[in-house]
Amino acid sequence: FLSSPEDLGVVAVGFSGGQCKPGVDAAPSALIESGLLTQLRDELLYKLHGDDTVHQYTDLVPHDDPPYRSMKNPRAVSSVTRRIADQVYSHAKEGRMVLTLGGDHSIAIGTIAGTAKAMRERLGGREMAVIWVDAHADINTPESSGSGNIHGMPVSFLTGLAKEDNEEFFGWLQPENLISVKKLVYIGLRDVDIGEKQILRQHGIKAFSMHDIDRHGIGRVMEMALGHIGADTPIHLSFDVDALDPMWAPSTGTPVRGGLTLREGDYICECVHETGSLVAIDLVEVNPSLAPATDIGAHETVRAGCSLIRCALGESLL
Ligand code: B3U
Ligand code: MN
Ligand code: MN
Repeated sequence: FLSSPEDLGVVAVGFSGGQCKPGVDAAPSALIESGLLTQLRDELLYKLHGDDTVHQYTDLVPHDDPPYRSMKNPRAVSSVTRRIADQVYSHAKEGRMVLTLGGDHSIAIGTIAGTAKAMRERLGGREMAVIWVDAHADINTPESSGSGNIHGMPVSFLTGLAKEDNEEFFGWLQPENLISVKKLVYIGLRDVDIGEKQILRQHGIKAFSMHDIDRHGIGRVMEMALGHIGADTPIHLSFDVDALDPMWAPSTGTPVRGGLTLREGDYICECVHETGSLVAIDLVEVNPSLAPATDIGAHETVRAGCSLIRCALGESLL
């Protein structure tokens, strides 16, 4: 389904409204300044389309944005993700691989809405799969969320578990923008809310926690994850950098100890690349302004993020 896999659509999203800590909006510039796009062009030989500067979407962020169904910044997140969905859709529809640099994880409402629709159109209604690599499940509904932060809710909107008719608050999401809970696989979970655990159990959602990775090893876990998805299914990889252990990625809004090593993260990306079915990748939640102790943390986190992306795009092939 990748008619031109060497073509890469880049969407650079400087948006932080899905959570409360400033700074995650600076991540795309930091990733680009560290040479990521140049490497993808010159070393991995991708033809790049789209952004080399970062969208701030300031025109879409209202001055007054009071909570709705206890969601914080609901109008801003809804209108920004709606715009992102259009951008990602237009790349994916052209047969381009899509790379989105976040931004907090709320932006995946846009990226996945965009690829899900494009893949349905290109493959005669066939459904796309999502691999969500994260310390968190991000599957709270507005009602189950304790924080009201929308970056903890994208999966509930994308699977239709959270419903809303009002266009101003994600009501723009149509059935063709959604994914099935059966085609969703989590890897790296270790900080899941009680309400989220209930949702995962109730819908039989495939999830590989850090416990599963310790038990089986990352090699077996990837076999099982990709086996669950099945061959010839387009895959959207949504990678939250907080899946990595804070040792490798300290500069992120909600670090949780006991995470993936950098090699385990890279290995996940390499395995997804090897399937030949990757259609889009998001890298989110890098926050260069959160650098514990020394500012080496920010540099290391950006470096880890670049490594994950290069692995997903084929750097490790010999
Ligand atoms: N589950 C919590 C915490 C959280 C989710 N995602 C992140 N943190 N990064 C929530 O707010 O929904
Ligand atoms: Mn996340
Ligand atoms: Mn997370």
